[in-house]
Amino acid sequence: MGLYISAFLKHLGSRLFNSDKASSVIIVGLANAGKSSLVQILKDEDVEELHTEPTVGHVVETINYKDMVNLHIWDLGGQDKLRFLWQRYFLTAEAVVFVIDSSESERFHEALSELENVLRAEELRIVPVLVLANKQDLVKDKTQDLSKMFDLSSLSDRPLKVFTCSVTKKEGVEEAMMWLVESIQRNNRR
Ligand SMILES: Nc1nc2c(ncn2[C@@H]2O[C@H](COP(=O)(O)OP(=O)(O)OP(=O)(O)O)[C@@H](O)[C@H]2O)c(=O)[nH]1
Ligand SMILES: [Mg+2]
Repeated sequence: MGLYISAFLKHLGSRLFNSDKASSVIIVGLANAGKSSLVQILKDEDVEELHTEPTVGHVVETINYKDMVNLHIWDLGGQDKLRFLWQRYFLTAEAVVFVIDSSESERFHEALSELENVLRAEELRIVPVLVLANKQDLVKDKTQDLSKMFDLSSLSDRPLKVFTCSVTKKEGVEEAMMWLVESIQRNNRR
C-alpha cells in the first residue's frame, strides 16, 4: 500500500512540477567539430573509445544527465550543405550548444559567422547558448583565447558562455554542461 502511495505521489509531483519533462537542446557547429563525440560521452561517461560518422540530418538522444535533468539532445549535421536544416529545430530548442574545433583556426571566421546566425534567430532569442571550444588537446598555441573571439554576450542579454574542452580526453565538458543545465533551469523558472 505504501508503495502505491509513494508511486502515486511521485506521479502527481511529476505532473505538477513537470520534472519528467525533457528539455530540448540542439548541438550545432561546423562539420568535424566534435558534436557527435560529445553526445557519446554525455550518453556514456565510461565509454573507452569514441566512434562517429559524419552526421546527416539529425540524431536525437534522450539523456538523463547526472540524475539532474532529462535532455532531448538533437545532434545536427555540420556539413555546409546541411546547415540550412538547423533552423527547423530552433522553435523547440530550449538551449543551444555550439561546438568549435579549436585547432582549425582557418575556419574560425566561418564558425563565428554561423554562431552569429544562430544568435540572430528570433526563435532562439532568450535561450542559453553554450559555446564549446573543443579539441584543446590539439591546440599548439597555448596563448590562444577563444573566449574573446566567440564571446558575443555583449550583443545579447541571453545567457552565453564560452568553455574550453577536449571531448576525447573528457576534460572541461562537465563544468560546461553544469552551466548549461543551470541556465536551462533558470530560464524555465522565468
Ligand atoms: N583530438 C581530438 N579529436 C576530437 C575531439 N572531439 C572529437 N574529436 C574527433 O573529431 C572527429 C569528428 O568528430 P564528430 O563528433 O563526428 O564531429 P561532428 O561535429 O559530429 O561532425 P558532423 O557530424 O560532420 O557535423 C572524430 O574523429 C572525433 O574523434 C577532441 O576533443 N580532440
Ligand atoms: Mg556528427
